Amino acid sequence: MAEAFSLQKVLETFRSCLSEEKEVYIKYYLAGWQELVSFMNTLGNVFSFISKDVVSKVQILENLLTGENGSHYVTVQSMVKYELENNLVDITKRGNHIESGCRTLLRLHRALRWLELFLDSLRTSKEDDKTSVMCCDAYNESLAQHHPWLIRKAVGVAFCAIPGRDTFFQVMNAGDETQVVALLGESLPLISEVYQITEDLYAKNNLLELP
Ligand code: 1Q0
Repeated sequence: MAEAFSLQKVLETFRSCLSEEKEVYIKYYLAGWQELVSFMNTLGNVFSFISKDVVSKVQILENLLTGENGSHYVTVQSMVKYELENNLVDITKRGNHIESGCRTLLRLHRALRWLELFLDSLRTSKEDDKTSVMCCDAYNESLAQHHPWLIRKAVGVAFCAIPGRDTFFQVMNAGDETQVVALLGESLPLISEVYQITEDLYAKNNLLELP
């Protein structure tokens, strides 16, 4: 039987993400996303346009990591250095490098902010709180700012199909509500740290608006 999604596994991948020097390992970053995709796939077809996009971005980065220049793609830090030094990034408008590692990872990075906000509101939510509202608030505060109107509309439709709070707690597969809340409390600082390190690196190199 295929192993079920569990929040614990996501937590472990994000824990493995940081090296001692606080560099972000792309391999584990992608593994974290793969876990999240398998979670999304259990939610139904409405979400497939979202998970397809994540899968294709994970694939682009995986190809870079396993390709001939893979040694430069071990960490986000080494990727940024390598791609910038070798002019492999479209900085202001789309050109020859529409699938650079830097711009591809930036999309996942923005989505990680959504995840952080959403999981935090789930963690602090009360029984009657609506997951669709939490999802939407988190989206408006993060990803929505980077999405055109049409995508925002489609995402709005997907939010209507989001399962309720109880189901979320169940699929996380980490025990009863108290245990899930505790595990979320443990996971979130890890996710935030990975997010913040990437954010600072991108900001320092003026990469936050890559087309
Ligand atoms: C649980 C329900 C998921 C709700 C997802 C929220 C926001 C999703 C918005 C995604 C829109 C995707 C459509 C494609 C957009 C692309 O145009 C865009 C830009 O790429 P590009 O190449 O055109 O410049 N792509 C993105 O912005 C990337 C979007 C990634 C979305 C990632 C959604 C994160 C989902 C996480 C899994 C659910 C986790 C719930 C809790 C799990 C418990 C640990």
